[in-house]
Formats: sequence, structure tokens, C-alpha cells
Amino acid sequence: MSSGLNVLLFLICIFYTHSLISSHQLHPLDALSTTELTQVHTILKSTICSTSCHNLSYHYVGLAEPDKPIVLAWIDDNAKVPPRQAFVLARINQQNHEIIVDLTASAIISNKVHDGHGYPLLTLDEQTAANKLPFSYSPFIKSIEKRGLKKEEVVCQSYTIGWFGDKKTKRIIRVTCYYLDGTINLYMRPIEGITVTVDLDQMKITGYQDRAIVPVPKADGTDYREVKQKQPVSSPIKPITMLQPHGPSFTIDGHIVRWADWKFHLAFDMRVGPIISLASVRDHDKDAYRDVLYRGFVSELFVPYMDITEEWYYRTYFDAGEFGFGLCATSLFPSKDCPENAAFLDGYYISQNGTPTKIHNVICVFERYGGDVLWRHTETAIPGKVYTEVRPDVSLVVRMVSIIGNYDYIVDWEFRQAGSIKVNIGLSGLLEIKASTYIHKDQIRDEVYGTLVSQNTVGTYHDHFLNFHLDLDVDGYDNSFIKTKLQTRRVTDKRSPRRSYWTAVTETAKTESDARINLGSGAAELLVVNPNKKTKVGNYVGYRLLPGSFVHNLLTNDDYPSIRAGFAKYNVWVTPYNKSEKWAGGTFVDQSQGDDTLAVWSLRNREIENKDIVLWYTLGLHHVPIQEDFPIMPTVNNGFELRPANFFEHNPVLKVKSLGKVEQLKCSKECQHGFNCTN
Ligand SMILES: *[C@@H]1O[C@H](CO)[C@@H](O)[C@H](O)[C@H]1NC(C)=O
Ligand SMILES: *[C@@H]1O[C@H](CO)[C@@H](O)[C@H](O)[C@H]1NC(C)=O
Ligand SMILES: [Cu+2]
Repeated sequence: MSSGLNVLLFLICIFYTHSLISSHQLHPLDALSTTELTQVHTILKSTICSTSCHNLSYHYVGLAEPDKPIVLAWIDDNAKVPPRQAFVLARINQQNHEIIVDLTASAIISNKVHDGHGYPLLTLDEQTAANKLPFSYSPFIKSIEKRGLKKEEVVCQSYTIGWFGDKKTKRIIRVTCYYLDGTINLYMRPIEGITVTVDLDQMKITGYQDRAIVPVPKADGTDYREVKQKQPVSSPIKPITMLQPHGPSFTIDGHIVRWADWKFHLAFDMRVGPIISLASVRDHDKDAYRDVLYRGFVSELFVPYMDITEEWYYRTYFDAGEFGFGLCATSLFPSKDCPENAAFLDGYYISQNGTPTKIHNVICVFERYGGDVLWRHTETAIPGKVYTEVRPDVSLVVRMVSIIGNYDYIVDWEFRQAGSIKVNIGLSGLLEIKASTYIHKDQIRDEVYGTLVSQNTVGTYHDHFLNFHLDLDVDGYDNSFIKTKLQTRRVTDKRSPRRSYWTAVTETAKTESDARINLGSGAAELLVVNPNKKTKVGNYVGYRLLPGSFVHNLLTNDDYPSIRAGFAKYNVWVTPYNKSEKWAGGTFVDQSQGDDTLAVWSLRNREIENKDIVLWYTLGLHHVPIQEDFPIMPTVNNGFELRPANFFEHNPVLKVKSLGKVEQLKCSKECQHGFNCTN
């Protein structure tokens, strides 16, 4: 492809972005704008910090959302937007502050010093500063020299240290270093044996150990860049593209996305990434939008590694509460991370010093058509006739990609025509590798806590748990949670030649304890229903959770990481709606002691029947690394679906039309390369 064509494509993308996204009226759930983020700092400087604020640093600023009734009232009568408020986690004079700022009134609503356990998310600036410290620390320089390594080829990364029973903690992290020298894949080349401890408040190294010299694994075969691959692929694929000659079928009005029968609000948050709010679906029979999801987002991620040795035991990360799932999001690469028909949105976060910072193209929105079938039937039973009806499966995808150090998480919220919302998590990126002296499996005598994926390279066992906050409001906000168990029944009399059958037995959860579920132990159908609304034939209108993973935490309940990640103990939880319970791992997650988690809130065992309830789903993956994960992991996908269950009176996509024909394309010579086609 010539660079001229490159430019052409680029222009098309820009054009799309501008024609799709129009200016808008402010919505109560809009993320804070740059102006509002700037205002937060201005207000703090003139109030809390007017006399003395030493070492003020921002760790999180996001929308303090208005109470649900206020938002719903705003939608109903389109009244004035309720006061805009910011929720701030800051460090001032080396203390944790939780501040609510009213931006409309330029005032501080509350300012609490958090003297409980834990610390807020790390800032990018302090990680950058910490990563530099080893290079001016002479014991580290000596360790590097001792290993015969070149200092200028070393790069370091900040790792949170978890919590292992200490009553008192300091704000410290570990800095772990890697070696480049012939590759950009630093994660395959750990400099093992060294532990660097950094106190973030003092920003200096306060602990240092060099326990053992382990050879750094080779650079050969680790570089994943296209230009570094020596052999060409044997069976290349010709260009493919997604063509929409009449443009896309969705619109983005401010932060409201409309597509097919769906309508929802989309926001970006530095802690949790994309937030889907007020998703509702049009019911053609009722000629109205009906509520489905008030708010949905990734509430926390928990990634514990299974190596218990000195250099590794602490690696039990909380990617949202410690590193910021949104903060670590990357600018999406047009035509690569998202197809050519995508529109892009920017996101903003506050940096440590109070400056708003933009992440360009942080979210993309596109229509997906991969040739799949929405529904079909070929009728051949009618003598002399054959009827075939097939409808194409087109959906709308909202995508963000977050890079937590070595790992890349691709988050998709997919809206489907049949009324379901499908969430997919794709995991790619690099394994966290432990350097080892072994070059063959037969040599291994001691426990290595992982798989030898290449010479001297152990891919350590670990898990990924993603907890989703799913505040379903099915056709209104008073909902109930119903478990349906499929039970085998024996036929004991002579009614039937059959000896058994199964039937569905339903049970409505009355309190929180009825709704803590580990999937896989007996078939269960999980439903959120509106017990105040029935279909014409008498079923409660509902939405089903179709889980894609039944995996839960295998660490013992008394192990420290389990205590901190209480939410990973069950796959499903239901709580009554409480605006302040949104992050399953708590507010101050770094070195938390597990006293502010979903598991603790749920102990109150509140009533959840016919109430505004929140469903929490923990999606888990146990990762036993394999050689194919080296030197970079092909994406592994997992997810879940929220699917209408007796919500509509009948198949909601019965009347969906076949796709219009794309006109015959007149193609120039370049068409062989897949571009420059006009119609
Ligand atoms: C501010 O931070 C520095 C280290 O970065 C520390 O020496 C100083 O004591 C701190 N000041 C206050 C008032 O906390
Ligand atoms: C909401 O949850 C928080 C944290 O669990 C709790 O402190 C507060 O009392 C709850 N509010 C209500 C109204 O239940
Ligand atoms: Cu993994």
C-alpha cells in the first residue's frame, strides 16, 4: 500500500468521526469534561488548599453521579441538569482524602480523611519517577554490572505489593527490571533475583535485595514486530474490509449512542474504563423504549500469581483499583484495533498535578457483520415447495483496550438486534515471565510454579478475575433475582416408558445470601425479572445472565489475596442498589485489607426481593501458560451475555429485514489491494 493511499484512508476516518458525532446537550451521567477537571483543581486550590496543602496529588477524579431518582426524573421531564459533582481521591500532606466537589456551586461538599486501610490508585507520574530510581542507586548498578549487563538496556516497571497481614503499611511498591538488548519484548527478559522497594511518599529506595543471579533469557525469537519476522507467512490472507457505502446506521449525539433498537449513554472513567448507562431497547409492539441496564462497567480486576517465592509472592494485582483500568487505556489504532467503519471517542483523566490529560481515540464504536446468522429456517416439508428465510446478524460494538503493564485487555460491549448485550474480554499481550536456569523440562527438580514456555523462560501460573457491576433495571427499577435449577426427576409409576426427565424449579432470592452463587455446581438459569410486570401469557419480564466462565478463586479463604478480593469467591452476587457500592474491591485498593469489598457489604444480608438491585458477575480465567503464549499471546476470549427472557412477547427480530445489497463496486487497479473502491 502506497503512502498516498494511507493518507486517503486517514482522511476518510476523520470524516467519519466528524459526521457521526454531533455536539450535544449535557447529560447528568457525562464524564467530567476537561473544563470540569480543571475546575476541580481550581476549587481545591482556593478552598482546602488555600492555606496549606503540601504534596497535593490527584489519584482519581470522576463523576460523582447524581442519585438515580434524580437522573430518571431528568430523563422524564428533561429538566435542568442536576448539579455537576466530582469525586476526588487525593493525597494531601501524605494523607488519603475523599473529596466531593460541587462544580456548579464551586464548593466542597465533603472532605474526608480516610484513616482506614489502603491507598488510592498509583499515578502514572509517580510510577515513572519510581522506575528511574534504580539507575542512580549504586547497589543496583553493581548488581547490573555483576550480571554483565548494559545499564542503558535496562528498563524498570512499578508493581504493587499487595497486603500480607501487616497491621501498619506504608505507601510502597516494588520496582522490577527487565533487559532489552536486541528486542523490545522486555517482559521475556526479566532480571531475576533483585527486589527493589520504593517508598512513594519519600520517592526513594528503602529496601534492596539481590539474592541470586539467574541468567536473563535470550532475546532471540522474542521480538514480535512485523519487521523483525524473518520468514514470510506461508499462506497470507488477501485484504478484507468492512464496507458501508451508505455510511453507518448508528449516531452518537454527545454521549448518547443510538443504533437499531438500542439507545444508551457511553462514558469513559479513569478507574473502570467504559461505562454503559441507561441502555434501553425499543419494543415495536409497545412502540416504546424499555429499560434494561442502568449502569454497567468492569468494577475490578484481580490477577494473582501463583509463585510464592520472595521475588514473586506479592504479585496479586488489582488492575482497576491499583493501576486504573481506564487510566491504562491506549489510543486505538484505526483499521487495526477497530475496523475501518469505526467512529472514535476521546477520554480524559486528571494527572497527578491536576492537569486534564486526553487519551485520543480511547473508545471506538462500530457495526460488526461477520457473515453470521441472526435466525434462519429452510422449510422442506411442504410438498413441492422450499422456503428459505435467513437474516444476517449485525451488531454494534463499543471497544476499549487497556494495557496493564504486560497484559492487554480488549473490552467489548456488544449490542445485538435480538435484545441482548454481550460482553467480551479479549486477553493478549505478554506473559509475566520468571527467568530460570532450566532449558528443558526434564531438568526441573524443584517447583517452578509455571510452565517452561521457552529456554530459561517460565510462564507463571495465574488467574484473571474481572468483576462486572451490572445494575439491571428490567422494565423499571424494582426487580427480583430468580434462580432456576434443572432437576432430574425419576419416573416411578407406569405412566411412561421413560425412567427420567428434568424440570425447571425456580426460587426467588429473598436476601443477599440467597444470591451468592458459584456456577458449575448444578445447572442453574439466572434471571433478573421485574415481578411487577408480566407478559400477556403471564411470565415475568426478565433478562438472563448467560455466563461464559464458571471459574472462581482457588486460593484458600484465609489467604491474604482472597481476603482482599472477596468478590472472586463467588461468580454471582446480588446487592440492593447503593450508589456508593460500585467498586467491588473497595475505594482504597492498594494494600487494602479486605474490609471494604463486595463480600463485606453483602454480609449485611439485605433484602433484595422486588427492590432496585445490582447484579455482580465475576468472570474468571485460570491461566496455565502454554508455549503458544510465547513470545506474545494470541487473544483468548471470554465473556457473558445478558439476554432477554420473556421480556418481549415474541421473537423481537422477526421483522428484521435482510441487508440491502451493496452496489456493484467499480474498482480501480488498487482494488486488488482492497482500497480505493468507489460506487
Ligand atoms: C512532601 O514530600 C516530601 C518528599 O517528596 C517530604 O520530604 C515532605 O516531608 C513532604 N511534606 C509534607 C508536609 O508532607
Ligand atoms: C451504602 O453503602 C455504604 C458502604 O457499604 C454504607 O456505608 C452505607 O450505609 C450504605 N447506605 C445505605 C443507605 O444503605
Ligand atoms: Cu493470563
